[in-house]
Amino acid sequence: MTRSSISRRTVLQTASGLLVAGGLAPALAFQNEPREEIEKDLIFRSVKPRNGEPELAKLVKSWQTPTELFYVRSHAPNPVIDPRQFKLRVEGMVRRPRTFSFDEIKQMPTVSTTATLTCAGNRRSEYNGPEYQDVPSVSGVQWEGGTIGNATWAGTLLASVLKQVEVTEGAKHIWFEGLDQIPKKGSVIGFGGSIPIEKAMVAEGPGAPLLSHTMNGAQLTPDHGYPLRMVVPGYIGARSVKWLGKIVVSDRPSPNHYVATAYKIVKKTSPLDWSESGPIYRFPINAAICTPSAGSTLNAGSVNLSGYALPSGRNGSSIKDLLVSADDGKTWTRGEMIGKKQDFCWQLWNAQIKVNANTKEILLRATDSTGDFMPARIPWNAKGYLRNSWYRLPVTVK
Ligand SMILES: Nc1nc2c(c(=O)[nH]1)N[C@H]1C(S)=C(S)[C@@H](COP(=O)(O)O)O[C@H]1N2
Ligand SMILES: [Mo]
Repeated sequence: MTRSSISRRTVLQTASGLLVAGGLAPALAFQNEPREEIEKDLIFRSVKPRNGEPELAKLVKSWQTPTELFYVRSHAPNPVIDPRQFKLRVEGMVRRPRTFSFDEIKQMPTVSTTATLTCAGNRRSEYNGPEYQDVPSVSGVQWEGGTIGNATWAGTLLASVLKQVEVTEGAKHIWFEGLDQIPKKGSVIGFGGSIPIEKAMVAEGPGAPLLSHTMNGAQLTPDHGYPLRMVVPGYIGARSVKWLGKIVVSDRPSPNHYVATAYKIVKKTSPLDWSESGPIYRFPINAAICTPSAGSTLNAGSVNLSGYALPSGRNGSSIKDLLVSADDGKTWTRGEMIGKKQDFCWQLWNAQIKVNANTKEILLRATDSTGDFMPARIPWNAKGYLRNSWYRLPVTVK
């Protein structure tokens, strides 16, 4: 058994062991959230703040992810926001800075889109696997492949809000700020995001960023940003700022920690130099095997596999080829895309493969229509982002 498969299972057991020990849960749960959600649907890597991902076998059951199975990634406890008091401030390089009430936002025309969100830290735990013995271990939430979900969002176009405030010439970036309170280096900050103005101004089609108040047909839950969050299709989840409280129009990317420092690919560590690269915006291609589960014992012969594949977040990108191997990459079998295919959304797939007693791992790789591909190996980076090398599922075959 590989080191990564052991550590993966240990993490999972710790998380579920903690949650099953019922006595602990009430003290750790936050006021405005139902306990059932913690126990039934997500594996919580931490509950304060709330960071949970679904079991992959549950996640792959539907193209549209039910809200209970949608991963939660938060840097601080959910802020409690009264929608009647809620104010969204829009300022910066605009002719008419303005404060919107929640009702004013809701009264603007509502647009609906289905889009996949994925955390830049999806599959991070694999960076601490056996390939990376000679580099520092990667800290941060030890996610497996479940920090991804595909939901239908409804709300107001960011482009409409920007039109109302009249953006001035020279504006290049739009900053978002959350109303959460995150302790950072002796002060308290809101989670910040930032996107280039070209993306912010997209006003048509599935790639248009939304100020979303509705998820899968219901009001946003506290975990997912109630009452209002950004949804930026095609971009890493971190740009979809939850509990949105402020939008700033600027000529540069946001100086907020989560744009200027975190969510960057940084490879040098001594000293760590955050200016080595720019903020991550679009997500790259990624895919995972969701069934059978990691560590399963299989009978020799034919096995059915299922999973998700996310094409890169470019316009019109879709999965071109998806291949699986049970002999360490000597031979590959093509998987079949099933169900819906929509821009900025994942695709689900099935494959059948023959395994025998020599099979220790099942490998998965994919390419998309824009030329993006999953590499065999991926270099280590300090924060463990964008893990999208071939997915390796450890199995035992009888
Ligand atoms: N205000 C705020 N927005 C946030 C975050 C946060 O901690 N605070 N986390 C970000 C990250 S890293 C991700 S991946 C997505 C997760 O969205 P979800 O919890 O609805 O799945 O929200 C983003 N928006
Ligand atoms: Mo994230």
